[in-house]
Amino acid sequence: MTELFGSTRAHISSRHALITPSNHVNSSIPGITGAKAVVLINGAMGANFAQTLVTFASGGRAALDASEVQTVGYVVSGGGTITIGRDKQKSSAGYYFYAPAGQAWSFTAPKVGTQLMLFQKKYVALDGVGVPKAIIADSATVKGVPFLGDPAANLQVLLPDEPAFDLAVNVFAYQPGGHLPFVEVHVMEHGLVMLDGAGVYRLEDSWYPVQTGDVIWMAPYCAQWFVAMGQKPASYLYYKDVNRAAL
Ligand code: UGY
Ligand code: MN
Repeated sequence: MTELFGSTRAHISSRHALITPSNHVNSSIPGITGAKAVVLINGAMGANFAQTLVTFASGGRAALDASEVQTVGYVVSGGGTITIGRDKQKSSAGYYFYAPAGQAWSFTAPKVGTQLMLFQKKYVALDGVGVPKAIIADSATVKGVPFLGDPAANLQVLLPDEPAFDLAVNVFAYQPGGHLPFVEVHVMEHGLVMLDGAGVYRLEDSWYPVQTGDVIWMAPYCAQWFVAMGQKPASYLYYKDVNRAAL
């Protein structure tokens, strides 16, 4: 609409960013073929992880084998075959996987138009703690809990809450009017995609209208708050770094 005249809801600053689907520009990435890949967040932005959206055409595939990098993939829409080592699973929207650092994974035989969101981070090992194992699962089977007791804000934690993991990926679902109970300020960094619905995100001292498909980066200590708006629930998938020493 107003983009015809060169305006956009996108906003990039040194401490937070909002990118909407109409801002996307593809990159070619080794290991990804027959697909459009958009690097939404990475070190060039100031982040300590990467968030990439892959949209598959017929016959497309993604296959990565990065020695230090762990990957979480979440099927936003469509489906395909997830393979990690000897584990193989047909997936549909809501499936996700965790591939530990050094373990090859692939996403093949996608339905045309399948969207796969990737979160990637260099793994930070913990002395005396073994590395996490691969996971392929359906988020529909993950029980949600009311966030800090609020039934209007439901949190699903997709990965085990164990010290071996140095990242977390969660789904947060809000009833219309549901909101974060307070303005969070924390050391953990976030990458986020709106899976459904709409609302307003406060990032530092700015308030942004957001809707399905929008992506947000929050640097460590970025003040943050969200309220869901509209007639239907809003939900987002988000990344954070966890479980490592402060110094
Ligand atoms: O896990 C979190 O820090 C979460 N409550 N943050 C957020 O939703 N912006
Ligand atoms: Mn937070």
